[in-house]
Amino acid sequence: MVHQIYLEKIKPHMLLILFVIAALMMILAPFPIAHAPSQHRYFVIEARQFAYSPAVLRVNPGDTVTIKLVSSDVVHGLYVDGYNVSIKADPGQSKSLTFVADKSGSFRLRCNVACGAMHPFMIGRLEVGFHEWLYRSIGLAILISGGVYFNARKKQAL
Ligand SMILES: [Cu+2]
Repeated sequence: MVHQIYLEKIKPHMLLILFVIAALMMILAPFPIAHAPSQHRYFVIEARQFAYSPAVLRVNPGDTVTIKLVSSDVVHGLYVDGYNVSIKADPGQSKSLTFVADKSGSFRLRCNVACGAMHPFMIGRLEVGFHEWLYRSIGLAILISGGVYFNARKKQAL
């Protein structure tokens, strides 16, 4: 076949160089989706023994995040790991907190008020940005399997 003849003409080290360039692009190229325009995001979290609802908040890097914590039974708190910000809401009351999500990653939300026996398990999550590295790893894996396949075809052609 035509492409097999073509493959024979490419020197092995050229293929390797092309592969390395493609791999570097996969790792280093800017990710356009991750840089969505920043917004002001509002969340109302209901806190009750021993859970937050919703428990997972997703925002984009650079978003201004306002969390209104509503406590429906006892005094509950909300502490955002990595951002070192917290609020405390009295029973039946609410408290708000605003911060700029300028750090990407997954951050734990914790209750910082001893609210009962299961208090240590009262946790939630703030996801800032999507899993950019996960997508890059998947892309790299596809590239590597493509390279392996390409190499196998090349050996077949010889
Ligand atoms: Cu608690």
